[in-house]
Amino acid sequence: MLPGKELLIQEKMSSDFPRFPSGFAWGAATAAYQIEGAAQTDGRGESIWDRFCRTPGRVLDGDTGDVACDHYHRYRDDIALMQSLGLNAYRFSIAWPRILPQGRGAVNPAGLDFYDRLVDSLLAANSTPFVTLYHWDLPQALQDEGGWADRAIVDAFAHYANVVSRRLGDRVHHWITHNEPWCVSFLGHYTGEHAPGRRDLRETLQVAHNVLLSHGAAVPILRANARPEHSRKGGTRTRVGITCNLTPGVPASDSESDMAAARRWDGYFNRWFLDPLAGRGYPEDMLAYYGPAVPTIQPGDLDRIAVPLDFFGLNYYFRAVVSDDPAAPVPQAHQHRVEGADYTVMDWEIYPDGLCELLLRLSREYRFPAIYVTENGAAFADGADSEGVVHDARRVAFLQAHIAAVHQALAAGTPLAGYFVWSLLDNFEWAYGYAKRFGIVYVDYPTQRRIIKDSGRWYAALINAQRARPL
Ligand code: IFM
Repeated sequence: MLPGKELLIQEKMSSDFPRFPSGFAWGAATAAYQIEGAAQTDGRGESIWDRFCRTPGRVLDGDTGDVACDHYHRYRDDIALMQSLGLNAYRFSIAWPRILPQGRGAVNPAGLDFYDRLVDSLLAANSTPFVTLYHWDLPQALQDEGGWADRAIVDAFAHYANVVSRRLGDRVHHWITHNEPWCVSFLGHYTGEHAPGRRDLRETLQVAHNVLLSHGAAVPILRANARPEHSRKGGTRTRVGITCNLTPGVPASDSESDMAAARRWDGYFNRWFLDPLAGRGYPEDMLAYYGPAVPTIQPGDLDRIAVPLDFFGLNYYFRAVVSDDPAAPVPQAHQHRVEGADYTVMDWEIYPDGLCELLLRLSREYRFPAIYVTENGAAFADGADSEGVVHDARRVAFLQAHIAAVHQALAAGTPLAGYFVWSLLDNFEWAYGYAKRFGIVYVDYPTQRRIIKDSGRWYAALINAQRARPL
């Protein structure tokens, strides 16, 4: 497949990019339920998403993750694809129900074996594995006992973290405990758009608290299970972090009430998670706002949550321009469309400056020692042309602008260590099923054929150009 003229121009643009540090991680991210498929294979247990997908009306077109991208069987080819793109890092998640089909108790050796093979294949391809322990596929058996709303889940998660890191801790040196606690709590338990589809504010806040507590419980376990051989060779020491999706709130006007709404939005989306992780406890204004819905917090909990992090993972997609809306549900803020702005097919505003602003805030206000952009990307209505080529110029422009914003933050002194595009492959986009394509690689689901999109080629050219110019 020869690149067209347009693509040559794009490749030229990627070689004009400013220089990133030599040890910078250039990666792509995925999640188990969104790509693996093989939902009933080799002893995997049921997850809350298997159940949710089978509940009528929950997922568009009744789509499920049963087959997804069939990555469970095609992971070697997918790694070869990443290698061809020049990625030096890959962020993926472990399916808890593959490891512990009932959530706790008997370990499924075939599940551990799969991730063992995946990690070995990545290392053989010179790709550094970044492993997320929880990207939303809770074993259904644990949900039946109360799920994240029940504090007992903290021990279950710690046990799961122990089982996985005992097996992989000799080769995996970058761990992410959770992906996007806001989604787990608010989409899963307040709006009900995600599994398990609950709608209760107090439960939501208790879930958020238990997720953060489980993070605090897992961090020392992941560190304890890091095998020393690697560091003796002078290699990477094990680093543990958490990934949050942050969405800046911008007031729609300079009225007092809109400014208060933007502050509430920030408390609800960002500070409710950032503050306790950074050792500040829950934000006072939000405790007052949530009133009787605040979670039960036991003595010592806030210290447990505030365990020092090696890095913070930022997932950034869009900002929210909001006005005060007392009739709306929490956080009583109405989201506006910005006139003249560009939107993805998720209806998310394309706003690259937001990424730079957030990175600066994370390093200046929260002082995290290192930051990775663990997800950033866009869904567009991609399709292959008559020659089987996917021209996704809008995604190329999106990546270009956002990676430029990352560089801007880096130049301003933020301790940025890597960037992961969401996503490697088109995949199962939760309640939207397969209707939204985020990949830099197109997946033709009926045949499972992969086609590198123009954005994938552009990203590869950028990475190559960076490698070609040592510091
Ligand atoms: O697909 C999701 C991913 O699972 C978590 N972060 C946002 C992505 C796009 O919606």
